[in-house]
Amino acid sequence: AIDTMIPLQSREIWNKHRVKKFNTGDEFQEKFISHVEWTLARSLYNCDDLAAYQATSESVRDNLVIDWNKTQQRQTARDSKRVYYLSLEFLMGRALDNAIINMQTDTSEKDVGETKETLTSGNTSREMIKNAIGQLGFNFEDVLEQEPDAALGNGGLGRLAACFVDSMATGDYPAWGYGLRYQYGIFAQKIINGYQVETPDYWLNFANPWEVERSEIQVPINFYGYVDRAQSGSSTLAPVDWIGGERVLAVAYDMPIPGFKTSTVNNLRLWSAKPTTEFDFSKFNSGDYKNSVEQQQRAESITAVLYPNDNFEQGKELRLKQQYFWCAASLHDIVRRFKKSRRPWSEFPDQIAIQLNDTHPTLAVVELQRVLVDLEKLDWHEAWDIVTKTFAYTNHTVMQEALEKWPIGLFGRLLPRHLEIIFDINWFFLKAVEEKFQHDVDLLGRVSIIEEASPERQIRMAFLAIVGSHKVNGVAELHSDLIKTTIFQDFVKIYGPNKFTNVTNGITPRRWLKQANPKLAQLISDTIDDRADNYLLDMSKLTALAKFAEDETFQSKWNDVKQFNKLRLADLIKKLNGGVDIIERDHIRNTLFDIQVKRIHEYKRQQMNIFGVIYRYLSMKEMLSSGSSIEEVAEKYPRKVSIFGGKSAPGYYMAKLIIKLINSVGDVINKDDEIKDLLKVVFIPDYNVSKAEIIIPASDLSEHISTAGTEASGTSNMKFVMNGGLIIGTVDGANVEITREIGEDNIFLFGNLSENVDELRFNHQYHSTKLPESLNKVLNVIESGAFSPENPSEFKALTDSVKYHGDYYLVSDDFDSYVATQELVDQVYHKDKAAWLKKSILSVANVGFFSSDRCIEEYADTIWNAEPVKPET
Ligand code: T68
Repeated sequence: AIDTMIPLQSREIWNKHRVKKFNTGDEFQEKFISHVEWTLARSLYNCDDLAAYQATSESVRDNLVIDWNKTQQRQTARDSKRVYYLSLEFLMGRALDNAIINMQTDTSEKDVGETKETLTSGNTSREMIKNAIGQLGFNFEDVLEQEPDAALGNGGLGRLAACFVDSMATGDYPAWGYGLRYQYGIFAQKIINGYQVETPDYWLNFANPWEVERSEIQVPINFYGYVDRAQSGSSTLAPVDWIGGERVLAVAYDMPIPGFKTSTVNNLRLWSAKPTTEFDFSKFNSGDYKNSVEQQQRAESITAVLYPNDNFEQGKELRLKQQYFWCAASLHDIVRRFKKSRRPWSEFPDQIAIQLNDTHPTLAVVELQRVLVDLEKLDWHEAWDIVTKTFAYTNHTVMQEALEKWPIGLFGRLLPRHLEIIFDINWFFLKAVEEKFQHDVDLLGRVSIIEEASPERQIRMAFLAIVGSHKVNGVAELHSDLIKTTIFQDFVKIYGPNKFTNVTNGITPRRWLKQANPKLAQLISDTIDDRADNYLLDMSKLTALAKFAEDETFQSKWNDVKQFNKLRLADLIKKLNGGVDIIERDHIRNTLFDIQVKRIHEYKRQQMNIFGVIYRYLSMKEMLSSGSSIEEVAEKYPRKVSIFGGKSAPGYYMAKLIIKLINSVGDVINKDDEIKDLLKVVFIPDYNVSKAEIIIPASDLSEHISTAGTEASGTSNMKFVMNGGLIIGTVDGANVEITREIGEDNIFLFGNLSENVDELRFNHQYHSTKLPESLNKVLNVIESGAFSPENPSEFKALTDSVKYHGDYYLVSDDFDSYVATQELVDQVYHKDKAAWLKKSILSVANVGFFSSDRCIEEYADTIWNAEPVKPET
């Protein structure tokens, strides 16, 4: 039973006035109006789209809160093992439409088809609210558009965390996310004269209905200071006091995470920094009022802004401060909850699993050891046993520049006690290695958590995460194999292979199919006779689509959905282009939409894509100038739009140059009348989750063309396939398993394999790069200033990187097979549409494996040992 402060005799009154959910459109409207009047203090006379969005969100939130409270009570009462997902990024996007979709609670078939719309009458939650809003005088889509994205992440890693919390709630796992409530999420991208310009993301400008400030939950967090050994004497490993030098408060903000078709609503707790009320009176009394206030303002800077780097670690002190602030607050919270159960410490790992999303939360390992040894006075080894049984670590990259390392000087100043603990952890670890592999001094140096580097020693956070965890996983099969044979090779020798495992990434089909592509979702549920949308919980049901793959009427409906989504994207592009169309409307059905949207990075090779576009353009121009008719050109190079989107890290020169090249090439090609709209290039500014929901369903083809061995998994590849797009891709990341699942006939693979990358790179280093004729032509035209007449050397760094600087990303090695594969794509798309549609249908039929529900089940079974806590039915 759960403690309550309310006396028994008062319960009756509480029960009599129990809050109730809205269940019909009429009840929703009543709530909506009461929120317009009471919450917003507005009325029918000044309720605009923004107010309608806020009133809708408040109303939907009211329903969620009831289940949220019940879920938390239930999970406490059942006392089962809890999972905590620690991620510095949660790239949530918008919440309202997702909440409405997930409100659909019914799973019984008998209600399906009832005309009376209620939340429990089948597949109608979205329709019901859409109609109710319409009757109130608003357009549902316009209302949804008012919501700013919660963009608290960079790219794949942050979006993965968002898909995971959705699936954990849907699977009824007692699981919380812990992160930071940044005042500014990832910057908004503007394109000015073809260049990326960053502007702040003011996402909290209007009240955020999706968070609840828990002002009563404040955790004091210390930094700097010194270690006081008075209580331990000279004995090592004994508890010591850390006297902190700067103190800030972590305040909890909670976001409800509703599961789909379940009343489970989990919690995402984000911490915000605020000053303590302990004013520095010594400064104040000495007349230094201004400094004293400034000190307080420093506190807020900790959660002010998300670091905008994807797959790159900068090593800034404020970043380390963010990490400790978040880890310490979260662990304090977790330990406090555990202590309420009055269990012995030895049961901590039976009650709690903590997943580290990359190395960013590795300080949590050290902090738990500190809490157990220094504060709870456990023996070092007993504490360490608890720690390692509790944590597990997910790796997302093999690239050196993305592996976190901290200079011990900076680290020790900020966290003096934690540095000592890390040295002790390392000492015991190396001692054990030495016992097992005697006289292998090299090995000790290679695996030490402390790297002996000049000018300064560094802490290798990935090694610390491995040593502090019981499981380490990669995010796709190829990647999980690679980490075992490259960066973590020695650790496989030390711990054996079973500590290292794979959990292939997944995505939530609620957002990435039902929400992003309502038309396709409708066609699917009609076709497989699943009008209650149960396939969104069991994606293997999609295999029933396979038998329609060659059915002409079905293919034509399938094609109509794609056409609808392509028009929707064309509308967005027109709007972003100041109301001017770039894509020829009348020909959209015969125009291949070729899309590459993701963070801009040399390893993802957007440069190869745009080089390919240039090559196509040059070939078209050559045909024309050697006398071919435009019809002949169109025969060889049929209609195509190349669409790009993505942000560059603000300090990443080469990525920014790639953005500029794409825009400059677009400027030339898009206004070349000679090629008669056969080829267009579009760069969509400010790619984010809500734009992805429009862009992804519109693709015929999407590009996932990283240098083999560099993209750990990729997750947008899964999103495109789930929406009936085909893939052109390298044998990298999850492309490998996508091929296995959907069949190699249904994907366009090309390029060198990861096992050849080292040798190819070696060749570039020792012999100057030999360019294929095609690529040579492209680079020469770029260097001639064809796309930058006012500054012909503008793109020199890009062309030089391939020609003279070792072509690290192997563009020259893959270019010809890329171009040839693109021409094959054209032929299938334009010459055999039935074959194309068949591939598209079969892809969706077999995409089920990539649901994040499968992924969470694997984590729960093989890493967390956690069970669902089902609501009473
Ligand atoms: C991505 N990593 C992988 N990192 O690149 C991608 N890095 O292959 C994979 O599918 C995805 O993770 C999910 O597993 C990232 O997105 C970052 O964003 C990042 C952020 C900060 C520091 C380093």
